[in-house]
Amino acid sequence: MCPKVEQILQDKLNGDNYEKLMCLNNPKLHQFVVQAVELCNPDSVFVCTDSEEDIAHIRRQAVENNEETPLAIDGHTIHFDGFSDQGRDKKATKYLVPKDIELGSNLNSIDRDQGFSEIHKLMKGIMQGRVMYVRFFCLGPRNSQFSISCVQLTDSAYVAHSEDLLYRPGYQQFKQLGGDEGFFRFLHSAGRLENNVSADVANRRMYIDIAEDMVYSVNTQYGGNTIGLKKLALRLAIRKADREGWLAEHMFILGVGGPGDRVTYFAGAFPSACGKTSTAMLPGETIVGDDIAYFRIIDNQMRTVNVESGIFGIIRDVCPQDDPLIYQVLTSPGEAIFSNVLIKDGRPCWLGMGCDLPEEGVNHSGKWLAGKKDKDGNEITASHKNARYTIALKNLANLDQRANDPNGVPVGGIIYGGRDSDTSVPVQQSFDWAHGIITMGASLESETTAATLGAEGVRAFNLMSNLDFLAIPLGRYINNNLQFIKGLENPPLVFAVNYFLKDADGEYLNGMLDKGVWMKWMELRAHGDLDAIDTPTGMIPRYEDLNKLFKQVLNKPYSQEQYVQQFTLRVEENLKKLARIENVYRKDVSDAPAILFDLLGQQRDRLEKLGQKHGKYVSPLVLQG
Ligand code: SPV
Ligand code: MN
Repeated sequence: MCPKVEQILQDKLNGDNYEKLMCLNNPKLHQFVVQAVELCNPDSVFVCTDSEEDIAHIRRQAVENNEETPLAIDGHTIHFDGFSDQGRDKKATKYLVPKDIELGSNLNSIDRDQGFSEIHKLMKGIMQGRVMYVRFFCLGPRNSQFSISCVQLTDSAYVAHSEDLLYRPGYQQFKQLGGDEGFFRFLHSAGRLENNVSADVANRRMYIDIAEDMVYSVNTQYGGNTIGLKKLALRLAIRKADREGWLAEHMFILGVGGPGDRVTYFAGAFPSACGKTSTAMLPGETIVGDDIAYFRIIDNQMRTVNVESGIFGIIRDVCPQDDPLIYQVLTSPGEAIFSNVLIKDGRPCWLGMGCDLPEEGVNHSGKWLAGKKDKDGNEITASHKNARYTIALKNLANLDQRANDPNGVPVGGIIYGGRDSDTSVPVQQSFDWAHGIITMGASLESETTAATLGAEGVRAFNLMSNLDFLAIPLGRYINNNLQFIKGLENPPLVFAVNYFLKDADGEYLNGMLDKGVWMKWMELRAHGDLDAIDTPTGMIPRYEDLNKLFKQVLNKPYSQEQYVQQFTLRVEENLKKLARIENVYRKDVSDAPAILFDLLGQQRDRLEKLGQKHGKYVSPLVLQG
């Protein structure tokens, strides 16, 4: 190591921190820490190993720094993000693109040199007076072909603590890396603080250096912008997967019980705040993961792992009736970080928790009284709509036994779902892989939610629920998905679900737990145990099968009238959706594959033919023949 680097490290790394870093014999890592120290100028550096002692230190620091406050239940803390820092900021998240790389106009990017100079200016001396925490993690199970080592530098103990709940420890793995340079790097600073929240959010930036597998995040605290290993790493992983021939997806993984002790694994892509975590936590089934999955072909099987080991979940509407398992965890002792909920007498309260909320308390706006308005005159809700909880999966009784299997779990089915009030039926199966990838995954639309900053409830195209995180041209990404199962004898089935279908009066047609029935139907389909009805958009369940499953899963009657209402094919709405999707690909995606237009065209022909014969709304009983 050059003497200057050594000198900088010795100055800033007191006690055993220098030793802990030097134990990892990796010049690229040392260089990264030195460059961050030079740029951000922290007072000191704390190197966190995988030891209980170091992790407990981070947890304590988060409280001592006032980033978290303990709540009444043992192990629970509350963290607040600033009033305007409550979701992922898509506009300020950009790829730093070298001159010789073309990402396409759909991806938010900035010239690499220009981005660098901007971010360097913003981060210059930004950690003065603070500690820089160095943390090591592993994306995916350890010691596996899925593993990716990561190092996070941050001046936020809240970010470092959250990552401890959400990711597998990686210090030991870094030891085994030796001098290997293939790890992801993240540098974050919350920036100048006022009342413990980022004060310069107008200068919030998340810049992704695709040439260096590195991400900068500054002037923000919200987890989706700061927890490097989450969506920022997903963007890097999508590029790595593209280079190496695997897939990185915005998907949960769930084990679904079938007859006897059969368990079939499903991976599902839903945009944020569309029931993804609730599906992964379905009562009676087992969770592998709720947000990000990697896929590889191993021994002629498509297999998947959860990239994470915890949940950063939306708390809104978590109530005993719809999400009994999550509710139980959030009201029992154990380590949990709540963010942006209402606190009253040391207890967290949130929208839709199933009981009346207090009229006053403290929330992300400070002291709160019912009816409080923001500066634009809009009412401030008791808890933010994107308020969250952070927990480790290891504390859950429903954690799947194979959740940490280095070879992952075999995939029986892929599911695409969105927030769609008027078009798709509650569940359907595609005719084959390509039909599913194109007409379900690549045609996914969803109404926007509070998970990202900006307007809510606007129908938006969201390719495989991964659009926000794509780091390669869209057509290329679709092709990678199409090609992925080439040569597999039994590729997974592909399904689409819609939990949000409404009737003409705007009432939801399904209960939130009905998804348990759809999952069982998909499980039986994956093994060829049930027949289905062909429609122009896919295969749908038969009434008699659902009737049995509603009784078996939910002990609920299910009338033929309900079935007809839910599964009536809305021909016109489906045709309109096809037109919208085609338009997106023709206008905005220069590398869309030809098969996409072929399959959308065929679907349009089938729908038009059916419409001519049976009208705009076709009952499943008619389709059954
Ligand atoms: C999502 O918004 O999809 C999340 C939370 O899972 S975030 O970390 O903000 O991405
Ligand atoms: Mn997500």
